[in-house]
Amino acid sequence: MTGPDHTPFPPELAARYRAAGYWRGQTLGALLDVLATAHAERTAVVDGADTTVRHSYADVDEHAHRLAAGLVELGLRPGERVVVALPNVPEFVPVIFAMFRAGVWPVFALPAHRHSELRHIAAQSEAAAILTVDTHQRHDHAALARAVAAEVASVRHVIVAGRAPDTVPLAELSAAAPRRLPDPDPEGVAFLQLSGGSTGLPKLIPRTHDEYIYSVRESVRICALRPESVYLAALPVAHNFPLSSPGVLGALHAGATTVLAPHPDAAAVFRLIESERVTISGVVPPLAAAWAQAAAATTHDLSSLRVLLVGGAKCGPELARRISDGLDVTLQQVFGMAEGLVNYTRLDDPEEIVATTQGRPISPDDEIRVVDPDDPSVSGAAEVPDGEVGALLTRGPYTIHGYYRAAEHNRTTFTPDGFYRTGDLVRRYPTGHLEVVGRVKEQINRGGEKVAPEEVENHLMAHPGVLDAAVVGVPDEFMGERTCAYVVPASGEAVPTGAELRRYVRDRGAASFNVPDLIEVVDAFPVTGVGKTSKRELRAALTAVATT
Ligand code: AMP
Ligand code: DBH
Repeated sequence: MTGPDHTPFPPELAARYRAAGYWRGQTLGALLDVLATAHAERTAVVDGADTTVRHSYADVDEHAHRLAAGLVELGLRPGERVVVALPNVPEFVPVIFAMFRAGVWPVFALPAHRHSELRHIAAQSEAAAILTVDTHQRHDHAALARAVAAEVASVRHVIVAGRAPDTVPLAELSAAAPRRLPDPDPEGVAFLQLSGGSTGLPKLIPRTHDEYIYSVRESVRICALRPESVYLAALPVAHNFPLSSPGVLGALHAGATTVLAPHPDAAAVFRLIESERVTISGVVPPLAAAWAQAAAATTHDLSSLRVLLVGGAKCGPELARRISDGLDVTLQQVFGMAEGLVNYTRLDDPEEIVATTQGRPISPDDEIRVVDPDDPSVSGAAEVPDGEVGALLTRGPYTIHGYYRAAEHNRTTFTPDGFYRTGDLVRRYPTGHLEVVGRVKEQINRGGEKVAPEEVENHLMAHPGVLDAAVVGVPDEFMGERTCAYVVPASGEAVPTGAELRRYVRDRGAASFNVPDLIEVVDAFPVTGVGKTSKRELRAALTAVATT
């Protein structure tokens, strides 16, 4: 894919966002300087795997300065990309701030990514390095990174927190003497975030310092984070939600403490909530449901937990009530996207609104259009009245105007006047709150993990016994959706079994969320008028089976 690394905001919009005070000309690195002065001795980060490991704001700042120098000495230059594939370890914070200071762009991979995804991300970003851990939860991340590095020509280094052969130890880079580095352009790219991807593998999302800081600063206000707050990061921290809504960056911005949970299950997390007096956390709906259920039988004291953000996938009214009652917390629904726009229910919203909507935008300058999804006009179709379902388009002070090097895709994903087509189907209410009802695009949301059907189909189609594959989401009480792959066997070959195909996809190096949950072998797919596979009909067939 080709195209510009970054599509800047149109000048008149940029001028408006500066004039409104949203963009303040500050980089993330410079922000940490300010925070380290204001909160020097306060605890910034606690390692949930070993709570004796605690880093103050001054420690994090110092480490990030050293590491920035170490990255420069390794030969990394401003604007080069480094794939960061870290689980919830305390090194994450100084690592990303070192990159912000050195002007190197972190590319946020997830710890669940395996060979197939990591190779794509490294190749797509033309990464100069991959930064990961040695092992985590019995997986050898260093070996994976080395294997990817061997296949992607641009990758010069594998940097590892811990110890592993043929890699650069992070500790070695951290030993560099801090040096004064030129502060990057605040309106330039700070990092590349990943989209869940609707038409294949994840796309890369360039976010800038100024606009991202704005979204974090406002998230802090909306979620009422204060220096006394303790934020528990239960989801993988590189994801946009636990990173910025209000997330680790919000907690830092507030001078608060972040506790990094190595694993999100209720037993481990409840122990941390009790011992660290956690006040706020953010989770996807299935996890919230599991926590609410486990809370009924726990002996841990969860009384410090006051706010739980739930988002990433739809949280319906029944679950919303179970969460607030079961955990005795104020629920905040959050509907966001790595591309920008984030909506929150407010802490003082009526219960009914919190239970039935996914919140309203952060900014008065988040422009929302809810349009007829069947109207194909390029410049954006007619808006539908409040209360009616339509496709969500948005433009605003922290929403991108283009993906990284994806000119062709950008032409259809953004309107000519710069609105991002989110692909979500929503209802807007007169209060400005949005209810998410589904999506235009076909991405499957497996409990917050976004599965691109095309990618899974591609894995299946590689099997010699498969003639055609179509992957759809099937409603699931626990996960929201699970993946079901319909497969047409190739004639003349032995018909593969579901178990065989699942193993096959896994052996190809796909992440576990990309291995289909269900596989149905069929003779042929239903087709649309022009002969395309009708996923709508496949989905309808599954729903019919599920409800009979
Ligand atoms: P991503 O591309 O991974 O950043 O995922 C963003 C998408 O996740 C949104 O466009 C929505 O489809 C979905 N999403 C995020 N939060 C919610 C929510 N609270 N309710 C429903 N869908 C959500
Ligand atoms: O799903 C998401 O991408 C998401 C959910 C909640 C997000 O990016 C966010 C909040 O910032």
